[in-house]
Amino acid sequence: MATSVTPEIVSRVEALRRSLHRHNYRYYVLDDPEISDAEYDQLLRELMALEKAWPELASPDSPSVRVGAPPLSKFETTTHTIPMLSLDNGFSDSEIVDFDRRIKRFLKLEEKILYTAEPKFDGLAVELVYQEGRLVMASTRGDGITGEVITDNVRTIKAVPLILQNFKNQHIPPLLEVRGEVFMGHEGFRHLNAERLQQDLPPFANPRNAAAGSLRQLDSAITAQRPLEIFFYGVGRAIDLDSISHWETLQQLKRLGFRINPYIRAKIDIQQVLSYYKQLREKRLQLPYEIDGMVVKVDDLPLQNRLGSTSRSPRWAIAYKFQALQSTTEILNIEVQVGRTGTLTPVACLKPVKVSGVTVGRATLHNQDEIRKKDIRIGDTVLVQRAGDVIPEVVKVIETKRSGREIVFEMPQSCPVCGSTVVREMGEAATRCINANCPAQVKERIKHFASKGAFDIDGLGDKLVDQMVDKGLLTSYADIFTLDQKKLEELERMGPLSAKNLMTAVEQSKQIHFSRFLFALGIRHVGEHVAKVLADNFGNLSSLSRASRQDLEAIDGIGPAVAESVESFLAQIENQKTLDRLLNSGIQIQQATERRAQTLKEKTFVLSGTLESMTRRQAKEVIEMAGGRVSSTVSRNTDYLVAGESAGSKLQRAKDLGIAIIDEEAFKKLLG
Ligand code: 5U1
Repeated sequence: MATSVTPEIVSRVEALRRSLHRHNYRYYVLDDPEISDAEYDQLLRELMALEKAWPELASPDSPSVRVGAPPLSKFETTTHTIPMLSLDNGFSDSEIVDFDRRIKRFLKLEEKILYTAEPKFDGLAVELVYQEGRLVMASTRGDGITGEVITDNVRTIKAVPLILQNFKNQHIPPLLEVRGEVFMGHEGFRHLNAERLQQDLPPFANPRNAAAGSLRQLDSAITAQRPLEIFFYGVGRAIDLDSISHWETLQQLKRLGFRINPYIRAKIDIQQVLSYYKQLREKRLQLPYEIDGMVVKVDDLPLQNRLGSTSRSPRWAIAYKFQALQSTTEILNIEVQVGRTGTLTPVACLKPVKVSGVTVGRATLHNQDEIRKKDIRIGDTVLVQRAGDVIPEVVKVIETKRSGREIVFEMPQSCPVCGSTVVREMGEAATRCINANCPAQVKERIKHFASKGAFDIDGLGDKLVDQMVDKGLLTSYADIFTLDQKKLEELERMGPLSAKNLMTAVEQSKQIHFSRFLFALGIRHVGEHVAKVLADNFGNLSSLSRASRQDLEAIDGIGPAVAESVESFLAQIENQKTLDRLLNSGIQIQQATERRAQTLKEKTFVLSGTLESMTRRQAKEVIEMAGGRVSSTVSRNTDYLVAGESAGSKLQRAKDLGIAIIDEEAFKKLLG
């Protein structure tokens, strides 16, 4: 049993919380972290251990609540003190010019009105209430008058401040209702759907649905696992937040710890609004999250007050929407792709169509249930959409265009690649080819093994893997480490130089962290997150191999399906042989426990140029594992610039600032 709490423990807990809140603020709001992810994790772990040993120290403001609270049986509702109105929409320049004219007429003003123009995020509007600088309630917009209370869920979003900061002496208002949009970025969405597919759960149709589904979980521990993000853009009721313009309000929010979008333009006239719209429309496709338009707001708050609202929307704001990234086209055929774990995915072959400037020829149909639900048939005219760089999808069938000649699609009874039997297990959405040697599965397993989050083998791309499997050079990922350069040179589009480069990349990939190694193996249900949990808990392969299903299930975040899959993967003789071959080919697995030796604690590195013995990603990993951090820009806070081959302007800047410059040899020595 733990001893009673001492003043030292209380002050350590308080110091850890203060420090974690500050680091969160630097990371999410200022985009300027001072410590590495590994160091942050270590502080958080220390705090969680203390809170576990002394539960009486628990606090709803603790940074540890990001992992979730006990599940609810239903959501309570709340009435917004100031209604969360919706926005009027405009779809053309002339509608925006009309909006400006209306405002001038209403205000009886001749002179120019100044606006702010902000990205409009495609997520869910929320309101957060802070009392005396502490988050006390969060709710959904709901119907604008009444929303659902989702405080526990919102607390798990890392960019949400639980305690307000008084950066630059910003006064902390005793009451503040702040509004923003919760969303999921493209990267997080892709990851989540990949994990869901691995767990045989239906993928979310788009990032917005994924964000909505994640935010409306009764069990906030599930929300905590979802990569939700937030930007704040306005206030409801506030006491002592005294600004006279919307832009100044946003700056105040930023100083209090709220994440504000960097693409907001302030104090621009209506012509500048129109030209910024065009820039933002271009920018949209490169952003790591979905935006569906621009919100234009009168900047001056007294003018906003004079303008007031209609029952539906404020008169001082309008959403200038982007054209939907949707088009109609025809489904020429439905093909079936076989994935790494044997899952059969139906893919629509489309009559090529431009969707906002990009030609789309294929769209995923996910699975048989999805096809049935949307009643998609070969020959149908359909609405397709793409969102940023997410795989295009079929939104719906245009039923009025049906001729009656459309063909209903049925999943094949045998694998379209190897002809083996396919099965659909009870309660699963996916149909699966059960032949582990199916060439399609072999190819996908090797591609996964070589991919960025796994062995990250530069140059071993999809086309090359297909060719190498077809030519019999690769039958398993273990063959990658016994490749013959001469045989590689004979492949199509491969000369001596590319073959040599590939051999070097393979050699470089042999140093790998345990969690990436586990992820690379392609064990069913083991995505990047689960691999990290397993690596953190077992540290090395031999401990993991000795773990029983019960040992695995006892770990937080590991359910029965993962435990069963890991145990059966490691028990199969075929897999054990592959693992032996990998380990005998010189692969060095950095054990999870090695991560915690903090030899580079609080040291900031900048990498410049190419290193010979490791990729940039590997260099970053080893630095972070040793407690250091990597920054992309040289500043006075930089401790070392690592200068590789052809180091450029960063090297010059480091010289100008008198920063220590080390070459690759010295860097390796420093790493020990
Ligand atoms: N960026 C941004 N999105 N958005 C949505 N600002 C913003 N403002 C809104 C809404 C509904 O409403 C206020 C203008 C009331």
